[in-house]
Amino acid sequence: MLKDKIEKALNDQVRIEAQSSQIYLAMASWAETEGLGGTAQFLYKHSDEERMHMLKLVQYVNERGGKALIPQLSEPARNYKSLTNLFQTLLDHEVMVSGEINNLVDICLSEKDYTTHNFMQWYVAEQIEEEALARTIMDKLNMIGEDKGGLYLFDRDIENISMVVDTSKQVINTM
Ligand code: OFO
Repeated sequence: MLKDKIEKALNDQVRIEAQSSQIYLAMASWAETEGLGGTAQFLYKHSDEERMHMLKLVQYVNERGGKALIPQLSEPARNYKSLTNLFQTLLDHEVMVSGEINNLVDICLSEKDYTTHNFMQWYVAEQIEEEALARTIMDKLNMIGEDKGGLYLFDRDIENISMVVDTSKQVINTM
């Protein structure tokens, strides 16, 4: 049985993951209407992944005898000034999510809930990967600047960007 404090913290995380999925869906839609098809596909996939993060939490809470709550979400931003602006927003959002996951891990330790602590380790590893990916993308965009040809190639190639995290936790960019 989950302690109330843990159940509440997990439900807060359900809301964060759902909101992340919604934000990335709105980003994908913006990119698609701006003719950035590769970026749109990348973001649609990212949105689906966040929904999967949410579902994992929902099912964990219910399996452990709690009750997962499906929250109301706020409308995400509709427009972005540029691709750089969009991906900086994404990176900032992921850094915020990592902070929330770390807080949840802290609560697990202070409540001595080692099962949930163990469950949360998947999210800790996932955040390392997501932050590294967002930083790699920002580095590329900063290098490209306003160059139209560079942005065209970026949009073409981003669909295939992926990160491999090796056992020593070094992240290798495969774009
Ligand atoms: Fe990218 O946030 Fe989920 O965990």
